[in-house]
Amino acid sequence: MTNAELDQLAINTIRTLSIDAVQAANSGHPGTPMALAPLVYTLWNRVMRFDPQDPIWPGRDRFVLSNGHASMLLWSVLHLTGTQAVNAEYETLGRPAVTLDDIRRFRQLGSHAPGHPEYHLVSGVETTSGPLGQGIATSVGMAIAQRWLAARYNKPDFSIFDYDIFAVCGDGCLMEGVGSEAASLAGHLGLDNLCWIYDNNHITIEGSTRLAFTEDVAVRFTGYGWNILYLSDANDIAGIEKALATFRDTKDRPTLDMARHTATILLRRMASRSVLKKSSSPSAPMVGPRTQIFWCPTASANTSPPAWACEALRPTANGRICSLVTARSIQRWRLRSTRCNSASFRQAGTATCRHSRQIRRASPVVRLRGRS
Ligand SMILES: Cc1ncc(C[n+]2csc(CCOP(=O)(O)OP(=O)(O)O)c2C)c(N)n1
Repeated sequence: MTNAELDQLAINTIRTLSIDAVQAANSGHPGTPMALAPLVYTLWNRVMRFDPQDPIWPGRDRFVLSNGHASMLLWSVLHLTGTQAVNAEYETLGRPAVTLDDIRRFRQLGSHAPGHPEYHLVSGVETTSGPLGQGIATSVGMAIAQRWLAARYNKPDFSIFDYDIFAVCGDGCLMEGVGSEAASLAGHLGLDNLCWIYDNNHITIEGSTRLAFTEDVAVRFTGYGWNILYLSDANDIAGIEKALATFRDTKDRPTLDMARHTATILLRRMASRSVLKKSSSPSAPMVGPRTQIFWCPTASANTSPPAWACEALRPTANGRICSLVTARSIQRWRLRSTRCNSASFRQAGTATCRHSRQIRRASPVVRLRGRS
């Protein structure tokens, strides 16, 4: 499997977990996780400094999902990275923060995959979000806190706190006044450790943004003193990585990354609609010929080593992150024919169908890159 195929498999796994969970719960928002899967995958896999084994390491980059209704994005990523659970006293509990069973019980009482991100309930969630605008506003406070810690504890040749804050938001967040006020302050303070990624998809629950939100967001944020980046295709992993590298090179101002994704008509419809009403078959899969819902590489862990491995990023002696984790181990799994309905596969017993290729070869590895 090539790196590109591995990336695509990981992204598709985030997507299918998200839509299966929403469908099983008969509640939630499937479209946004589908559309933003490449973005969040790239962020977590290639950009952020985050150790899933130690999700409370003080030097970690912070991730805020301000459009909290897309929480399945977060649960998928936390599950696939094997992020470990810690309790409210910040003690490691020796279990994953989000299991596949939690995802199967998305939005149910007691599940660690609630409808919106909840701080302290699920490790890896940096702040509770859901009320639109709240997450991005909180991210400004986090950026100020980082500045304070850096001013208090960093030494000229010994930088301990140099982390960044990434917040993902949608049209709804940018409509809210609280987000505007916080953005103004962030621009005034020149918080270059803050990056908002705006899902500029021109659609909200009630339909097109033409109905209620036609302001020029870029011009507004330019007025606040932000750096504006345009990402023309939110499916372009290399483009996303480049944009986020530009953010890290930008000094003295926060960054707004306007991500325009080329959503299909189906995606746009799904994005505009939350699943709120009972359907006749709530747990039926929403997409085509897939043979197994809630499938992901880790679901096969009983027959193989954990599919998603991640070597930790650790501070070096001088307190900075310098490791580049590129470990890539491909486990070749035996495909059980029961997993695939493809006649060609069953007859030939070889990996001739696209399902079998995915199941047999996949072993995505989370690669985390830090700045040197
Ligand atoms: C303050 C607030 N008002 C209303 C809602 C209900 N709500 C949840 S999602 C949503 C639409 C958000 O639109 P957008 O940010 O464009 O997200 P997308 O439709 O692209 O997923 C609304 C109005 C909310 N969560 N918070």
